[in-house]
Amino acid sequence: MTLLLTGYEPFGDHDRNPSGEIARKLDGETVADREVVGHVLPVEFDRASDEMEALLGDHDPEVVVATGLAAGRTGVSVERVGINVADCAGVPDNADAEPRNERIRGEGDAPAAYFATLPVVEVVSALLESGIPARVSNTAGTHLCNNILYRTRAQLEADDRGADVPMGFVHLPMTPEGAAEKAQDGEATSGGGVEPSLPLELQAEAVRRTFEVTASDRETGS
Ligand code: PCA
Repeated sequence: MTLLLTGYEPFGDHDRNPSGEIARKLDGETVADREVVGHVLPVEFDRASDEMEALLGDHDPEVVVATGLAAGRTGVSVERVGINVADCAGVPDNADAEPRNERIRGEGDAPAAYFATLPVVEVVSALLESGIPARVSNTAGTHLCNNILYRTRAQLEADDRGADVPMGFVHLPMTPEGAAEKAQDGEATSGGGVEPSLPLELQAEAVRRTFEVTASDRETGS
């Protein structure tokens, strides 16, 4: 049985993306007695979900956790919902696509939103108990992170696996190194701000805990 973990490559004005680094780091690791398959997705509206679809077909995962960077957020945020909106909000993707106020799926009967099927409240409680700052988030934005949450949930529902394969999205903050690097381009030395951050290892631990809580919730629930 496998646990599928995706992160994203760097994008916009970020030279690093902790989510992709963690996907690479955890690839092949055993978590909750299962093997993690870690994969870095392109930050491209046209390609990310095709790669996800291929991963779902190749690995038939038991749990899917997608992750991405949310610079400026103060801790780990476990997303509750993905909405049927694609809007780059001024940050073109890595193929220079700039959707504005579009629907991800334009059909009249496409749902406005899909809930994540990870046990989001239990995951956040477990993270807090482990000393990791975390919260439930009620918006994953409208960029690639929301996109992969909406599309992957739609795909699992279309495959009739929606109820069997818990899937959700975890937004990660910057790393201290990333925040320091970014602050060098700003006004920190004149009293300006620096982005909030968490060490990569703590972020990786948050991802492991997310899988553990979800796998155990799944066993108890079935
Ligand atoms: N974060 C962006 C897209 C890729 C990533 O890592 C987002 O929050 O949508």
